[in-house]
Amino acid sequence: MVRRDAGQSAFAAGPGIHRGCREDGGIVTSAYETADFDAVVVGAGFAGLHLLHSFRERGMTVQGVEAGDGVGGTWYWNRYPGARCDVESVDYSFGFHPDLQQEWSWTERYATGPEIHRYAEFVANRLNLRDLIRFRTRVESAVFNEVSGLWVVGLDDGTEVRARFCVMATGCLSTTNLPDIEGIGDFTGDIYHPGRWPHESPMLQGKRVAVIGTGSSGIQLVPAVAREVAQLYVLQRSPNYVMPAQNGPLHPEQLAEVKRTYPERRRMSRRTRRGFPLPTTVTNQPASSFSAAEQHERLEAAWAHGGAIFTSTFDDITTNPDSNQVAADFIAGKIRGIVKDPAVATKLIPTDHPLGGKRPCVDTGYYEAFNRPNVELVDIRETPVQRITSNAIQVGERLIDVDVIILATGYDAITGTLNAIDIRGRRGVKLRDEWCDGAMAYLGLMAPKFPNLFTITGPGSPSVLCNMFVSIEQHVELVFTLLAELRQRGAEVVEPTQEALESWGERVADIADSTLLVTANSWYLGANVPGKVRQFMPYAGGMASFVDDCEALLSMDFEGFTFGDVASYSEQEAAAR
Ligand code: N01
Repeated sequence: MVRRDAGQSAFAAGPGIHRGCREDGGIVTSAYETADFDAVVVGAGFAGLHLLHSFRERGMTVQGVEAGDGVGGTWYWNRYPGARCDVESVDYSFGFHPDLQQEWSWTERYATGPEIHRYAEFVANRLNLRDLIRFRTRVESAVFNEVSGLWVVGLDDGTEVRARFCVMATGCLSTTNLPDIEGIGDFTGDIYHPGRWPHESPMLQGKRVAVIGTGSSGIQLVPAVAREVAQLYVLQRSPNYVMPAQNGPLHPEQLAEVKRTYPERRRMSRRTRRGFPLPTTVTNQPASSFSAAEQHERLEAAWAHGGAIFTSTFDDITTNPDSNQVAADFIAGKIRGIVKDPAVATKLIPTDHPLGGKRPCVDTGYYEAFNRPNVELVDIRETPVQRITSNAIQVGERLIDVDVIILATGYDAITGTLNAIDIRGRRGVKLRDEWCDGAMAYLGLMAPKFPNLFTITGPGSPSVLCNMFVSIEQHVELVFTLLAELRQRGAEVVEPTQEALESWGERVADIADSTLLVTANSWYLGANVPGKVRQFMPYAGGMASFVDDCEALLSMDFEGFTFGDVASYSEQEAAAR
């Protein structure tokens, strides 16, 4: 049964709407005959919020669908102690709406999870978006109907929504990766994943807690939890490179200056590799152009500045093994300087991947936490976890008694959530089948055989390698550029060609292969999920280069995209028979 909600398209419902142009000269409307909405947006994180606003601004009807009961996406789910952004707050925010950036004031250089979640709520309220969203509803399927040209989106309450455009704003890190450890189901204490942290934060005071996993989530959790608990065991399989945030309050005069210069700041952000303005500690020279003393001086300045931008201190850190080693050795020296027990310090120094090969972590007090008497590093690479019992984790022969286990074991990144939805395009082709040997979307946004379906920050876009806000905004703009072109051409559907997808995939792979990023067993490559195809998913050329690529292709008469009519699918079908 199809339930028609408030906000239904005037075009969908109105009598006499048949094939042809809308009265306002808008999009050809054959597909509207049975549509509930012009567009469905899946997910009410930041991408979803931006999309909902943008569709409505253009006079289109839109239905948002969100599994949670609030907005914020990642920041709705990740309520674990210590959660913060690792891009500076003033840049980790929307630039598309001048009022939003003037009205909101960040309090810290790197905002806490709760503050970012409040920002999401502010955006939703300020732009009046909540009424457009069906909360507590999960999308289970999205099937393209070649006759009507509509996406039929199946929801977990048994209803369907039909819309001409379907936009997946499902986030890159939303499907948790849970380890398959023998006996885990027998554990009688509490088990948490940071990405599904209870909204009523659990009381950890006085408890014995184990954190499994030392990626960004584990590294943020450890110092925050260490302060509360009786005993904390950090079960580390691979050490990571951790750079200090050098966090602190944002002073009113700093904020005022940022607000005054926001338009230029946002513009500059798209012209950088990482999607935010570069500090002066970043050079565009290789490490070899400096003496050893100068290198050290520059790395020291970058360390003092704080943040993952440390990995751009020299322009070849992620491409040249020698430069990478210089920066990695510097961090090793810092770890030895902070961590008092030399044996623990040695275990915390990464040896299995280059700096930047895995996502660099930004912390506040991670290494310092190992100087606390109630924190123990357990090297589970040396002595693996055997099993979990009702009240302990067995590591080798040792039983570690714990009350709580935190599985900071990451995510089935970028494709996990998309593959969990039964997405079917033309001729019933499943997206997850198309991606079974490697996932790629043209410009990270569209796949052949899936007309009018968009994947915001999908595989083949800079996404997680950049400031997510910039990645999202650029992709949302790209969606509406394509829709404007569709309207301009009087066409009904847009999709990329197979040739364009393949050549884009080659470009993405070539760029990744020219870096050291492909040499680490990272989630960028899907290496963290058993059975997942090993393929570098993000576009590693940086935001500025991606923007240039997109603009160049669009300026060549939308190279790689085909615009057409739904009727042509029936003709192709007939020809194929
Ligand atoms: O996940 P991860 P995360 N047994 O995959 C270990 C973003 N983020 O949630 O390296 C034992 O990075 C695994 O070990 P190994 C950010 O983009 C941002 O921490 O595979 N251990 C690793 O140590 C980040 O990169 C912020 O050997 C197991 C850890 O678990 C991304 O989210 C904050 C295991 C997983 O690390 C993911 O970060 C938080 C097993 N079976 C997250 N399986 C910000 O600061 C996995 N591990 C904004």
